[in-house]
Amino acid sequence: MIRECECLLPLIPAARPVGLFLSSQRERCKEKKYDYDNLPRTSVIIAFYNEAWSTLLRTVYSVLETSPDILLEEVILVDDYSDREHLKERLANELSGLPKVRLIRANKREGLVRARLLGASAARGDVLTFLDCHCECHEGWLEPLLQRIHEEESAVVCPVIDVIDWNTFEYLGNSGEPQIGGFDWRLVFTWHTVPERERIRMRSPVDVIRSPTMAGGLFAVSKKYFEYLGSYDTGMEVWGGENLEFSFRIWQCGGTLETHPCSHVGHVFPKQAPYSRSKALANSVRAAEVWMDEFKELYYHRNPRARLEPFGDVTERKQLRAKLQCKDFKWFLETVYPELHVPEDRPGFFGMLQNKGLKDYCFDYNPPDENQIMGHQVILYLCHGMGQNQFFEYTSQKEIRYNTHQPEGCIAVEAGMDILTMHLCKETAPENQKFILQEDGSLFHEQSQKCVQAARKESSDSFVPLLRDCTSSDHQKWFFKERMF
Ligand SMILES: [Mn+2]
Repeated sequence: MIRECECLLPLIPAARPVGLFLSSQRERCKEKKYDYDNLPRTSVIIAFYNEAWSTLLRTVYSVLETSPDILLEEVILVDDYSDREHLKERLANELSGLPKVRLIRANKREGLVRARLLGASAARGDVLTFLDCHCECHEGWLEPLLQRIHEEESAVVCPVIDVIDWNTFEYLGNSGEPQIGGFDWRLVFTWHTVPERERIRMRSPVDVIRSPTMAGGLFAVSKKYFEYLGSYDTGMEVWGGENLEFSFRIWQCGGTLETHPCSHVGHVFPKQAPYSRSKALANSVRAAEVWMDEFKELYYHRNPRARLEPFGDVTERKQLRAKLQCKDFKWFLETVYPELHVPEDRPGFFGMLQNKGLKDYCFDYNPPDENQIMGHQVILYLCHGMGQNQFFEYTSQKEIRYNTHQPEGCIAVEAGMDILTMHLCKETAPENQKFILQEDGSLFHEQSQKCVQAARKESSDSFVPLLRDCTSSDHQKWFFKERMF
């Protein structure tokens, strides 16, 4: 069971309570003064494909209404070969009456990455500001981004992304404090609270927040620096994965990726993405192949399909990495994203955890909600060899980790229970999370002194792992297998 996100930007998890940090932040943002005469001017680039009329126009009007005239060079709309009628003459007519707005049309479907580059190549501003085509810029959104790039040319700066309700289009804002971006070892983008080390580094609540990765389409970058960094990887098709590739590249090649807490842009999280995700896998593989060094194996272990995916030629991107003398991925993990746990993946101790007696059945964990991963029961299901929700790692701390997701889960047994449930992993493994995988394949839970057995779930046709008194039965024997064949 593999679930795919349907949004261009991953959904922001439920807002956290407003703290002191935040209320003082809001006031301080209002007090901020800007040296308008000396700030760089920006081209705002909005690529779209078959976008609805109202959301597209709302984006354009909100940019025009909230951007100070002196800072806005132009708004460039890039039509990625849409075929919907309202985006043809009607759109051209509507825009022709607007100041500073230019419409560029692709002659064939290019995909998000190349459509954006088309806009960038036509841009006349010093700074490129990329937006999605269903956004609403908030008063004061632009100044902090340009101010920061004015101070530091190698900073790539994202606004805080506020939520616009899909059904009512009501601006819900973002009542929690800004979140930063990360990823898990499937190379799926994740949201995180600001870590303590970063709070300490920030000189004030209105200082930029460093973020290991960006969510997607909303950021500002110096045009010169964007070109220096190698703009986008034009070998990337359609969309998906390009945000992580660009994030790795920014950090590893000497830039910084930041969120400015004073810049707010609303984003409609669509129910259905207009772009197909079919190319996203190849894009992620390109990111892994160029930037992740030996750590790409951790990704491939969790997503074996990726190994088979044709990803095109990355020679030029590797040359770019060498030319810019970019740092390695180990540096990135240690310096930029130390919160991410790096799996051990010892040979023979990761992959599918398969039973010997109950043929073709594997440990399987399928939480109903990607944002609520913990607390559910581990089951057994026909082995599918696709990694993902059947991927587990047995660690030297004797944990059975479910570490395709962030934060990582560890299999635990609650007191007095015989079922296996998922808990958060801890720095040091708690006793109820310790299992001994013995040479004969038995999986011994130390605390309860019992063995894990493949068993039929009561009054059903499904199977689950349960704790039972240890026997020599093959139903108590387990082994790891990396791939199906
Ligand atoms: Mn979007």
